[in-house]
Amino acid sequence: MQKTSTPTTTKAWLCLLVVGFLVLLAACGSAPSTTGTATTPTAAPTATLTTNPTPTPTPTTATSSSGNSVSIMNFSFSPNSLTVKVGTKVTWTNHDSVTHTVTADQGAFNSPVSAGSSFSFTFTKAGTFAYHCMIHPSMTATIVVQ
Ligand SMILES: [Cu+2]
Repeated sequence: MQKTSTPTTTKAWLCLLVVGFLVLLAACGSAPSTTGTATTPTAAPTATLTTNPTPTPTPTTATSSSGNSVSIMNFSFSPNSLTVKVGTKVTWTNHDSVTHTVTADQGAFNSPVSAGSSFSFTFTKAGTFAYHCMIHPSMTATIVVQ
């Protein structure tokens, strides 16, 4: 019956109780949440979305021919003198627009090499193999087999 006669102190205490209760709740509620943040799941499912570009298989057209290949270019053999080990297959590639030949002076090998093509010879004996191009006698070079 005395609605408006409620002491303000009671209201204040109620407010304090409510606030304290909320603080306790917040404290209790925040405690597990802090530990829960440690296990934040990283966004891993996006890994399947990575569009990996076509795995380029690195075309090995040269086949690591740095030490056993001779380029025929500008009417000359390059390198002019190549040293290889016994059993090495040497490949000559004609980069010119005309046909050359790879002709051993002693006849160990002899083959025409048309423009853009290549010729391979495996050296099974040690020695110095001078060779030339029959079409262009000024083209001479040497393979040293050790
Ligand atoms: Cu030639």
